[in-house]
Formats: sequence, structure tokens, C-alpha cells
Amino acid sequence: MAADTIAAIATPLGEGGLAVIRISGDGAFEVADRCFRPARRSGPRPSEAPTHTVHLGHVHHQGQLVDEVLLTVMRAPRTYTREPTVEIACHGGLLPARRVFETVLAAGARAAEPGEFTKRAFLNGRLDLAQAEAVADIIHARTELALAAAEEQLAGKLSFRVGLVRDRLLRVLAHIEAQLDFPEDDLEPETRDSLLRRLEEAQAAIGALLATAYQGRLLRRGVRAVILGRPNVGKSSLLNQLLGHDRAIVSPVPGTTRDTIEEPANIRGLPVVLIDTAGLREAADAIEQEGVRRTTQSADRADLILHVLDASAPLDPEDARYLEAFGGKPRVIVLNKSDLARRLELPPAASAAICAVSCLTGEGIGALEDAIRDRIWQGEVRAEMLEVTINARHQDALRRAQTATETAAGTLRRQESLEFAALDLRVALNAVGEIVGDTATDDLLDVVFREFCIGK
Ligand SMILES: Nc1nc2c(ncn2[C@@H]2O[C@H](COP(=O)(O)OP(=O)(O)OP(=O)(O)O)[C@@H](O)[C@H]2O)c(=O)[nH]1
Ligand SMILES: [Mg+2]
Repeated sequence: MAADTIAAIATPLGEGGLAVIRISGDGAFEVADRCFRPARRSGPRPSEAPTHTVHLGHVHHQGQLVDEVLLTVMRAPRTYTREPTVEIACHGGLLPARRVFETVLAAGARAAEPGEFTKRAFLNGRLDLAQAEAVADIIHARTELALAAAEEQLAGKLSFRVGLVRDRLLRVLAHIEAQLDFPEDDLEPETRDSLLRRLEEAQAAIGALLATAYQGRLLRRGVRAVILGRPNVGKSSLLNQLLGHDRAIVSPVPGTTRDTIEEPANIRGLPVVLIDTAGLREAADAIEQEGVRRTTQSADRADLILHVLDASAPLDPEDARYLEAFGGKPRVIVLNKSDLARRLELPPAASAAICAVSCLTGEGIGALEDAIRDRIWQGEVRAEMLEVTINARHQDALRRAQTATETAAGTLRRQESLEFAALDLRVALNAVGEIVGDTATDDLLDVVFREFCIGK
């Protein structure tokens, strides 16, 4: 396919040592020829330079010097997009990057859409769709675990497992279609059994992939953990402790925090969005009422509740009520102010881990982090669990594949028309193919690549 030439600033906008402008497409070298002059008079023009070489020179726009740059020439197909590619490293900073970029556009390139370089890598067969998504996951990863999971996906682990499912389904379909050519013959019982066994294997493999959806969601989106409790128990102090810096205002005045505060944190390798809230109480004024309303709303949306109690005071009847009210969610009960004499007696709360901490001294915070991890991950996080962690799109496709496979198996079991089984298997194969992009529509690709940043 003839691809027009696209360009983008591939580095974040801001001040830095370098900025990189990326150009990809059949006209990339001609665009570069028009704006680049080698420093050495005898230096080659980009279109004449050997592949994978770097050249010092200057970018010029209408006879005017724009910046001194290093220009890299990469000939197809050994490039990120598999197209002719030029990368211009100029001085970091908004202005030089933007001026070089504008020069490149004036020389005939078009501004790239978000993710368009990666989309071309996919369309040109260098990556499958799951691997392309992993590129975005790598860029957005906020903890080492999230990064490790994304790297596995880029390496093709998910694609490989999806391929195994597809092969199983394909073999069954091929068998059934061969049988359909001889409608007068019945399917031998042994053949039927072995086809059913294969379908069951495929279903088990799909089920195993689906079982990683929770982890995948946690690693990509982060766990939402809301910090609840009555005023002044130390909720904001806990937020600051878990973040490792003072984010929220802490004061002895009850009702200090009036709005919800959200901050991303890294707890034992898991990305956790901590939400500090206004204290739970009968609110006096309208602002406080709104604060309490937002608190309850955050609790409803949260994956995990950190319920903070002041261990140096007896249990308040309101606390007892809140302990009951939020019993349905995974939670950790945090007994704060353990540096003071304990006066709290806890009613039995079966479904919660209980951690004594002092947000003043930091004591117990490490154990609390372990408890948080255990609540959201159910045990230790091991690297091999991260080999495959599907995203919401994969989950949707796998569920459709699962249903269609089950229907096909039912048709076989009841010895109904093989035509129907073949139809359902094709639906299943189509769904599985969406994951790696074999059967992806333009709309689907648009959705996937919209998530990317410009320049990737
Ligand atoms: N002794 C002791 N004091 C603490 C501890 N944690 C918090 N405090 C104190 O308790 C008071 C309230 O702390 P905050 O973190 O503001 O409490 P909060 O729950 O966010 O309060 P509101 O936002 O008003 O609902 C402050 O004076 C803190 O210094 C602790 O572990 N030990
Ligand atoms: Mg507070």
C-alpha cells in the first residue's frame, strides 16, 4: 500500500536535552532532503545516505537556519513502521521542536494522528494488534509490575496463547467442513468425541485467559482505594504516609478535608489510586454535606476501602455503623494512632484485615501495604502471573468466543446439524482473531489507536 508521509514530535512537549521529530512514509527521505543540509559539504543527502546512519547538519526553512540537528536515516523494512523513516534529534524545548516540525510539514509531510506510527507497524505486519496495544501499555505503565506485564505482551505471550486457541478451533472447523462435503455420511461417534474434547480444551484455554482480566485491569487502570473514616482519625495523614510525601493538609481541626483528593501511588508494585475523603459524619453545612456525599460515592466506586479508626478513642456508635455499612467490599481496617494508649475495642468484623499503624511515626505502614496488596491481588504477586494479562477489549472478544464455542459444542453433543456448529465456530474464530487483529475492522483499529499518544 502507498502510504503518505507522516511526521510528529515524538518526545514530550517541554524543556529537555533533546526533542525528536519522526518522519515515516514513502516520501520520508525526500521530505528530509528538502529541509536538511549536512554539516560537511561533501556529506550525503538523506536520500543518498546508507541505512541506519546518523548525520550532523542543519534544518533550514526558506533559507533560514532553524536548528542544528542529528538526522538518522532508516531504510525500509528495518524500521518501526517498516516504512522509510527519518528521525531528527534537535535541541529540546518547545520552540526548536515545533519549528523543526513545522519545517518538516512545509517540506511535504502530514501531521500524524495519535498512534499512527504504531498503526502502520501493525498494518505492515511488524506487530499484531495485541502487541501494538502493549506499546501503549508500556508508555502508560506506572509501576514495574505493570511494565513487566506489558513487556510480556509486546514479546507476544498473549498472541501465542491466542494462537493456540485459534489452532484448536480451526482444526475442529476444518474437520466439520470436510464432513459437510459428504452429507450422506454421519459423524463417527469417536470422531465426535475427539472433536468435543478439542472444543473443551479450547474452552479451558479461553477460560484461563479470561481469568487474567482482573489482574489486567488492576495493572492498567490501577486499584481505586478510598480512605474512609470519621473526622480527625488521620485519613489525610495516611494518604501522605502511603504516598511518601505531604499531599493533603493535616490538621487537628475536624473537617479539614472537604473534597476528595485522588493521587496515584505504587503499593508493592501495584498501581493504586488513593482517594482521601471528607470525614464521615452528620454534616452541618451544605459544603460538608456535599463532601460526605462525594465520600459515599467514592466508596461505592472503589475496589478497596481503607477504613481508618482512631485507636486511642473508644469506638463511636457512628463508627460501628460505618463498619457495618461498608462490609460488602474488600477492605482493610486501619487502627491509627497506635503510638497513643489504646482505648478502642473492635466489634468482630469478619471480612476485613486489621492493621495497627501510626501515621505519626510510620510504624505499621509496611504491614499495611502488604495487607493492601493481599486484599487486591489475593496473595503474592509473582512474575509468571504476569505472562498474560488481558485488557477489556480482549475480555470482550474472549467472552464472545467462549459463548460461540459452547454453542458449537452443544450442537455436536445433541448431534444436531453440523452446519450450525460450523457457523458458531466461525463466530468464535472471528472473535479470537480480533485480539491479534486478524479480523479487525477499521472501526476497531480506530478505537485501539485512539488511546495512543501522538508520535508513537
Ligand atoms: N498521635 C497521633 N496523631 C495522629 C496520627 N495520625 C494523625 N494524627 C493527628 O490527627 C489529626 C488529624 O489528622 P488528619 O490526617 O488531618 O485527619 P483526617 O482524618 O484527614 O481529618 P479530616 O480531614 O478533618 O476528616 C492531626 O492533628 C494529626 O497530626 C497518629 O498516628 N498518631
Ligand atoms: Mg483529612
